Amino acid sequence: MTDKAMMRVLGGGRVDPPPVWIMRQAGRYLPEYWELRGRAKDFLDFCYTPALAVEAVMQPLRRFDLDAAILFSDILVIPDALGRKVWFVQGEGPRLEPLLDEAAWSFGDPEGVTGHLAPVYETVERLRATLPQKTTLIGFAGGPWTVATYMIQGRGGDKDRCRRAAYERPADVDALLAVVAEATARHLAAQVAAGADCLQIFESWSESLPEPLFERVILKPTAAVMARLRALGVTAPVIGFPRGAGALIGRYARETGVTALGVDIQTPAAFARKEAPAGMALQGNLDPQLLIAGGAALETGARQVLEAFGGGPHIFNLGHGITPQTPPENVAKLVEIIRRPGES
Ligand code: 1CP
Repeated sequence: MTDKAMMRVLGGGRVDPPPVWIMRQAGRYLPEYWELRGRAKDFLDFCYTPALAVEAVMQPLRRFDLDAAILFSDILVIPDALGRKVWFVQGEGPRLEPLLDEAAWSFGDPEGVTGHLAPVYETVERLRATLPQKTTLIGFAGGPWTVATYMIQGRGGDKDRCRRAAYERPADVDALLAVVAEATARHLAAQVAAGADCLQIFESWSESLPEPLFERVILKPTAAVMARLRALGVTAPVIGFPRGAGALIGRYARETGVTALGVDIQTPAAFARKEAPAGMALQGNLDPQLLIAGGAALETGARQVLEAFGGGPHIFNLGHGITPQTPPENVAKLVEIIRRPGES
């Protein structure tokens, strides 16, 4: 049996207290991250420099007793590898040249993606050699729709134009989703080949989709990623995180082929448990704002999550990424609350 607590839970086991990691655990809330960031030319260069990326992964692990490390990279390396221009505006976020501005949508071949992303797999190899035996190494990618929306509209934020494009240019949007799904499967498979124990698909923009569109842009492309991954011989567990999917999380958990379900802030644990297949591991779902508030609110909030998810396999996490304003001491406090013996 594996000595990695998180892998045991992904296999359907229950571990008490539950394993814990924090979405976006490397990054902007840590002062040492900013020092490291200053050494790279730009954010993509940071992601493609294994020595810097490994260090970014290790920074939170030195401070906190976490069960998992997540690769330092970004969901937008896929558009970059497909030849779309990607850049990051400090304090604002990612920018791409929007496909919406183009009459004929063009992007590179998904077969070229793993060659372009070779430095990312080198980071995974180095991490594999560096991490303690008990630490689970998570590889990741964005969900096809989330990645496609950045490619279509060129930035985050309001997705109305992407939804409209899905209705107005269905052939273009479906072809884009198919390319992104194929590129994503290859990218995830390469991360496992380099040493990742498990994978997470961040479908951060699953909200506000009518069911027929959810089927078309979320369920179908994600099922394609999973089928392709399994066809490539990848057996590693996959956590699907359809943030904002609401009433449709059950369909996501049952129909895509993911192994485990990431639960967002507003979704009740009992609802997720009822909707997901019996015995599926659930991950989540502390409100990241509680990590800023700290004190008694954090203590109460963490206990509520432990209790709500405690009836089945659970990986403790936030319901969305940690925010840059979070005091690192509160992360230490959270891990201490979760690990306190006999109270979980
Ligand atoms: O520890 C970690 O998790 C670091 C690795 C990581 C991950 C898993 C980064 C580094 N980004 C991501 C995922 C990611 N990237 C998501 C899915 C998770 C989520 O919903 O939060 C999304 C939507 C992105 C796109 C992206 N890249 C954003 C989101 C916001 C927006 O405006 O659209 C941002 C801010 C980035 C840049 C980025 N990625 C990662 C970091 C540390 C940063 C900040 C870059 C900097 O200024 O230094």
